[in-house]
Amino acid sequence: MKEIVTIQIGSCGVNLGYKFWEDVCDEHGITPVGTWCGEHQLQLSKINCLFNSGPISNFIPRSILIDTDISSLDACRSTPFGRIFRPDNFIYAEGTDSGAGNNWARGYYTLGPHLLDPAMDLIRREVEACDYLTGFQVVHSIGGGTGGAMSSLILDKLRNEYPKGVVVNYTVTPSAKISDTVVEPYNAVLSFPSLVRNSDLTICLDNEALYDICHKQLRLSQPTYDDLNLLMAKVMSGMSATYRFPARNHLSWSVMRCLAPSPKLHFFVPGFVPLYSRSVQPYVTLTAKELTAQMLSGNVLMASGVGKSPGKYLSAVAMFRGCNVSDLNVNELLCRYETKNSSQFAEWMPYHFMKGIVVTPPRGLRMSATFLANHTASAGIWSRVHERFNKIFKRKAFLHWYTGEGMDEMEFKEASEELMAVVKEYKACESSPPPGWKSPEDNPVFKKVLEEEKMVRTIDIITIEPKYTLLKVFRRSVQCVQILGFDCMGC
Ligand SMILES: Nc1nc2c(ncn2[C@@H]2O[C@H](COP(=O)(O)OP(=O)(O)O)[C@@H](O)[C@H]2O)c(=O)[nH]1
Ligand SMILES: [Mg+2]
Repeated sequence: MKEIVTIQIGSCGVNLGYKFWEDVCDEHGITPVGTWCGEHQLQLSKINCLFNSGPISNFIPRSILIDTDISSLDACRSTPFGRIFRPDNFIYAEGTDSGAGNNWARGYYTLGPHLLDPAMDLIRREVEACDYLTGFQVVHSIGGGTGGAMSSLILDKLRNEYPKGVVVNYTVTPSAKISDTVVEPYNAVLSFPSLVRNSDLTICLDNEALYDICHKQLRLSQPTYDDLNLLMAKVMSGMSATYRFPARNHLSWSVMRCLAPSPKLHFFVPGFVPLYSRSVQPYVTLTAKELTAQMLSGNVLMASGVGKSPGKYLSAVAMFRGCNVSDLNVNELLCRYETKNSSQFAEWMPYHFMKGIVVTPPRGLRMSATFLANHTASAGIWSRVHERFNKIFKRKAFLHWYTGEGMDEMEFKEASEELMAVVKEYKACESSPPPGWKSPEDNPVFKKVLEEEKMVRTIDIITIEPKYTLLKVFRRSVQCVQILGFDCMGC
């Protein structure tokens, strides 16, 4: 069994993670007390990747919830699924009312170190109980004082103790229009160095883009955090689906790691489709074509300013779910898009799309797709945070909050330089590969990915003569029929 350990940090991490657990419990037929009330054995076949088995045939999320103040944890405990979590997996700082109070220095230097040892003890306990650890998913925002600071402390430890474990971060970045406090850019920039060094896939989301999707696509007049968190939870569910259900084309996280052209350039922007308002849904017939069109429209990306920005795709993951999605069809759709829009793709990168297909669709849908784009415009998310950082840092505004907790001004400068170096590297990638980039044919991990046909090869369908195309299509469809017949049993 390949197991994932989830770590939810800070208020946003706890809330968003909760929504994810609610969603996967629904998909696997798990009740709020951890018992199974599902309809099909498929719901149980790979459930241990996220859940531990309890003593009374119950399932317990393999998750650790950490906050510097207890309020978000109490709120989580009082929700319908609150009791499903193991009570001693909740960690908080005792004796403080306001926790880190949006101050990264308090989270990193004052309160964080007291929570780090107990948190790591719990993580070790969870990892030791795993048969074969896949890695960690860390859920947090970086605008506050806990999510970014505590994750920086924990990510350093994870990298040292579990160098082979893949670390996936679901990171809510600050947005200019929707901001809780003026110091969010400080907190985000200070969190950046650890993300660059210790995360393998950082999936960046922001509330502004999520509000936009809720307003424009889902036609919700007053979206709440719950609505935004549900959208992000759908991305998390899509990303873990390949571990949770039988996959026709399994995409492991360690394989997805190959899509970063250099270890630093691992900032992905996600999307989830289908996205239709309740009133429109009954009028839409979902097909892989429809999903692909919506996925690549730029309107569903969950970080503002990326969907319609100039720039180029370096690589992308398209993870489809549904038993009538065929490998052949997906290949062709993605190839067609790429050929028609070749100027949107970095020329030096020979393969852009990695695809995965999981037979079981999400609840209530016949099919869906989760999309992760490593786009050069991802750098825009960080350069905008940096601009806002500079505005306050130039005036040394609010700096005393941080230096008062023992921080040095140099740390701000170093973090800001590190961030700008990555932004520049992304920009340069529009025309040429980053230093140290290995062509897929020379990269042993990537070579294996190519052999397993997980990359969409434009050459398969586009550049060869029509008669050969037909031959290839025929061979593939025979394969697909065989696989379909096998995989669809009971779905
Ligand atoms: N989408 C979403 N964003 C949140 C949620 N809670 C807080 N945020 C955002 O996260 C940032 C503050 O982080 P928060 O998690 O409250 O601080 P922390 O507890 O100190 O890490 C702000 O930009 C908030 O708008 C949530 O439940 N959902
Ligand atoms: Mg908080």
